[in-house]
Amino acid sequence: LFSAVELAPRDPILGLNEAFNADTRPTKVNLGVGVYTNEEGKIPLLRAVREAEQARVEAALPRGYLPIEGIAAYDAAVQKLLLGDNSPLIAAGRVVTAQALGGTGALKIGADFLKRLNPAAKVAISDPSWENHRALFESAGFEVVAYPYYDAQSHGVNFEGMLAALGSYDAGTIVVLHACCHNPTGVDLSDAQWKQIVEVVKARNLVPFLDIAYQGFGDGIDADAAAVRLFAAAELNVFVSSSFSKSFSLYGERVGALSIITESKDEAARVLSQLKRVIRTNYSNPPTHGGAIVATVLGTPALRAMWEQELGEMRDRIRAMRNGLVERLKAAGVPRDFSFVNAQRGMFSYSGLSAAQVDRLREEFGIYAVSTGRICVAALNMRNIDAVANAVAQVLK
Ligand code: PLP
Ligand code: TYF
Repeated sequence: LFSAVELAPRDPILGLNEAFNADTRPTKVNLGVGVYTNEEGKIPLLRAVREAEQARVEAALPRGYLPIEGIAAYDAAVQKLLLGDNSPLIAAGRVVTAQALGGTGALKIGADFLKRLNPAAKVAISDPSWENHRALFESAGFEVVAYPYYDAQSHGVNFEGMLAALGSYDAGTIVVLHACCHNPTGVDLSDAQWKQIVEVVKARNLVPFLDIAYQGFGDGIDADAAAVRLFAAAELNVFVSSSFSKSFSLYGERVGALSIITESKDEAARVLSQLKRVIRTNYSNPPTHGGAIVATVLGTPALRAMWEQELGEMRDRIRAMRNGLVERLKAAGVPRDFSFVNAQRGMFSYSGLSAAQVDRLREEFGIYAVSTGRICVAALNMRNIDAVANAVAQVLK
């Protein structure tokens, strides 16, 4: 059975993690994987999460099955995070949400559901995009194409190219968009650009699938949901995959959600019934712990305020690290202007370093980055930032 099985390639990012873990140099720094670490270099356990968790342990609750679509209070809280507390769409019962196994799980059930609805559709992802986007939609059976996104020359968006590509797609094409904090580039669209994207998506009858894995890491919870809300206001059928891995620092608990905006309450009921079928035949129903913690935090005013403060601290620290890196590179006499790093949003920066420079960083300095030049600025801290800046200055000489 297995004699002809070939060795599959490693995930380029998670594979890097394995190499990092095997590195014995005490000064090693992992700027590869997209994980937020604090000033101590540790993945934080948020206070709001800990309090919700402690209360849950004390309540000693039984462990029954959850509904197929997950915890009702969780799903309702996700909708409000995405669309705002006073969304008329929520009030009208037009939004369907199902708890999912992280953002990845949300993308997967969305992809499987879309495949049933429109098997001939193509999927368009940004060039570049998160590695898993292509693999995930291909494994759901779709042909995946890429629309122009990043412009290396300007460290910005090739907006004309993006708009032209979207304008050339057939009706029904599924367009995957990073709602905020683009992974891997850190380069986002402006509000005015988003409005144009919404227009072309609507005019050509495309299906928008917004992936929001970093809500709160860019400019704030509401600001980062601006694109989702623009699509919602345009009366489109929108798919949204949410991930709370980063914003709640709950990576291993697999907390995410798929939300779908429909045209009516009746349509919502039918869509949910079909989505539940997809879930049932994948994993039956989601796990309890992470979803319950997030629901408790979002639904308890004191914990919610605590979480927003902690999220704000993570956001501010990332900004400070961006700024610190730019300043240190300048102070180290690097001629290249790195100020674009300050304009980028979220955990990542397309640093402009070449694959050869990334190799040198790893081999000579024990600093791990993705071969595309993507670095995770959320892994910088006051202990490692000088070493990183000096090493980057060295490899740029
Ligand atoms: N989408 C994007 C753009 C991401 O960067 C990530 C990162 O992990 C995910 C989805 C997946 O999120 P999760 O880890 O919750 O599955
Ligand atoms: O891009 C990242 O680093 C994160 C984590 O297959 C990640 O999104 C990376 C690769 C992967 C799953 C998660």
